Amino acid sequence: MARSHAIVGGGLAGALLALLLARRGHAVDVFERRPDPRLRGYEGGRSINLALAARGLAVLQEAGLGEAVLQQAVAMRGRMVHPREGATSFLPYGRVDRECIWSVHRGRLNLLLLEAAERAGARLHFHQRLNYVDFFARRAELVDDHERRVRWIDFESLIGADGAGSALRAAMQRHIDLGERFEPLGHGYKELEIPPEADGSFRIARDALHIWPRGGYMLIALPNTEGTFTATLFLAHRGSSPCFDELADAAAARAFFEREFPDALALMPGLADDWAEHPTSGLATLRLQHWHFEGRAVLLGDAAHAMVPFHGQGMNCAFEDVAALDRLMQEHTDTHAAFAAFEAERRPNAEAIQAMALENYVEMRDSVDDPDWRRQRALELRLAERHPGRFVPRYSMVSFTRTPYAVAFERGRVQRALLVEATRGVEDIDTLDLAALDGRVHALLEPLPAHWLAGAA
Ligand code: FAD
Ligand code: 8RB
Repeated sequence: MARSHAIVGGGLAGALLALLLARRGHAVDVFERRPDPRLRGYEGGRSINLALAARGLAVLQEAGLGEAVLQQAVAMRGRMVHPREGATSFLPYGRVDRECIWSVHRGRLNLLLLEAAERAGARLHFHQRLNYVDFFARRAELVDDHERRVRWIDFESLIGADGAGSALRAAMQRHIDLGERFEPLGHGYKELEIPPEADGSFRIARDALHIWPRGGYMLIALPNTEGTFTATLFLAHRGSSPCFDELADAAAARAFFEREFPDALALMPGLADDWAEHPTSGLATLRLQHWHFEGRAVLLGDAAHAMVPFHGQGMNCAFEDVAALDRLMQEHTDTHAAFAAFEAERRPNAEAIQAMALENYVEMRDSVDDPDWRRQRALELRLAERHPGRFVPRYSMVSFTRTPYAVAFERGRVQRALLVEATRGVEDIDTLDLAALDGRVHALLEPLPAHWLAGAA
């Protein structure tokens, strides 16, 4: 059998990459540790959803799957902020209707990608856990934990889309120093469910990402097509109060929700069971100095750059990785050159979104309540209105355009400095000299190239 590109992991990135490479005529095999989702179905399990933004959607559209995905998605048009007391407030994400993010069901999206990959000619192998790699002989050992069987495969290159706990990364690390740094956030998360009303309708606004900001921590909720919401509590594991360690049982959790999230508690009849049954999981940023080992192996997605979730960009970034690797593997006949070009292009961008995701936790959990932040945001929207395509809020560049993350990060710095300086000591932004600020904007910021805005802002 001719050696093929062997993709380790049939998750979101692995399945999409298999589709694109197979379509180009490459021989592609996908080895996935889990069972075939077509046999048991994801439908029985919990609904876990993810936010899809413009850059992820653009890659799906190029793969011909945009429409199919959007059909099963719920549009989220802004943040619905739930303060501890008082009325909720809605803060739109964008200026126009299409500037929204989409809540999609992870299991269904993964299934759709796997089916499309197989139709394109990729061979899918389930119950296949990568266990050992002989990089020099280009052979890998896969273990079927179900049948307790082991098999060896020959590969042309190994592509690691096996997630944050990547087995391929561990195997590469035994040969070369990847310069791995693992930075735990110290905060974890727990998923909870908000079921629908008795008549099946949504209990809170369906077209928003809901946030209960509480300073050091927060609760969020994303809508599912079925009328439910998946809520996630983000909180320190320990060392400060409140923390997960203090909430060891469902009774303590309930008392905490009564105190901090009374309106959310009223929406969660199953809190006690969810609390006891769902694990508390950790969050971390993973940084590597090297993503590939010659032309033998390369990492992408969470395996290369796991990030904290607060910008909702892990999957979006992974899909951009897929598009870039697919393109570079066509541009370079030499696989080593393709992998090196991939790392050079994507690593600075991954580092930028990792940093922005960390920053967005602080913004989501407390600055929405801060008067300085609100004034800066008001001016930001005013300038965005006056300079479309030039002064684009950082959130919008990340979520509604394909501006490389590193460029969005840098322009965001410039814009933030301008906003801070212009609003310092200013009570009412209507008193500002906008014409003078227009001059600053033109001096500091070039227009974004049209192809980064295409289909977006
Ligand atoms: P994964 O999708 O994790 O896929 C890895 C695959 O590899 C899995 O199928 C796994 O079974 C398989 N695997 C692992 N080890 C082996 C092995 N040894 N051998 C064979 N196969 C193996 N991102 C967003 O953009 N927006 C969001 O709103 C968002 N929400 C999220 C919510 C949750 C609860 C979580 C956990 C993540 C969220 N993310 C979100 C992040 C997003 O899920 C990831 O960034 C994305 O899935 C990365 O894709 P991947 O293919 O690299 O990894
Ligand atoms: N991983 C998201 C945003 C930004 C929203 C905003 C934030 C849950 C794990 Cl925390 C979070 C965002 O700034 O107003 N867009 O999409 C998704 C988010 O969390 C997801 C659901 C999540 N990711 C481990 C849990």
